[in-house]
Amino acid sequence: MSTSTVVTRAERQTSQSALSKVVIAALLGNVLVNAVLQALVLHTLIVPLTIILALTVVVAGVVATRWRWAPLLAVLWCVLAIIPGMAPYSYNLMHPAEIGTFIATVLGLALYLIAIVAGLTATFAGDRPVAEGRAPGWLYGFLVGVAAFSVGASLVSLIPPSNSNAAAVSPEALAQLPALVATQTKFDRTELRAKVGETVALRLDNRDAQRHYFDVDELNVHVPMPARTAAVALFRPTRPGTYTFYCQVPGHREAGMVDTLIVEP
Ligand SMILES: [Cu+2]
Repeated sequence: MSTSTVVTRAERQTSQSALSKVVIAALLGNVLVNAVLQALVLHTLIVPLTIILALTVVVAGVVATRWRWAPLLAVLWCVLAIIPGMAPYSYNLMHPAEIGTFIATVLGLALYLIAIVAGLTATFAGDRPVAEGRAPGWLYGFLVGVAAFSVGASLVSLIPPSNSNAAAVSPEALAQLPALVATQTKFDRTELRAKVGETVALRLDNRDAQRHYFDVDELNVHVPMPARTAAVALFRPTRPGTYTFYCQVPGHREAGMVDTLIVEP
């Protein structure tokens, strides 16, 4: 009599850990993806993201304790962790040409999704699969689906962009243009000057390992500056005034990539 009770409890523990293992793996996988992103792609430490990653490791540790509500805690944590990343995530997903950040974002979100689904299953629907001593069969299908989607989306980002606007300009001509340099997430000039009616041709020299943009909203100028490349901005202001140029990549304007363009009459 008592033997069967013991077996059931042992089975329950084993199987709970099957779903918990998926949650833990997804959480730690997410930490790994973002650590690699910061170290190898961005070459910068994003402090808020790093704090989130550290707490994610802690949550994974709590799940490992097999506390009854730990999977639910993991689900809530994933949702909380995604919210502050909304702006950068949507920016990254809309810019597949930035391969590193795009792939990291797809993988990171896929892993959050896996943690959420596995966590919810462990919390609310865990009983039946628990008795069988393994994760429910559909979970494997779900994992394969998410993996296939991630790989597919990542492949999309590898399609080369149709053209870069600097490709049409010879290196000699490019070298002669006045330059605006972006380095360490800053522009090297706090002020640009232009004359009404005169075409401005700027060499946009990005020395960073990440993409930047040259944006002037009022003049409808939005020029991508691929990493470690020179691009060209061509525009003709028609009204005198003081304008703001900045970089639209999330966080960069706040980091100081915002300066003044003065158009003289
Ligand atoms: Cu930037």
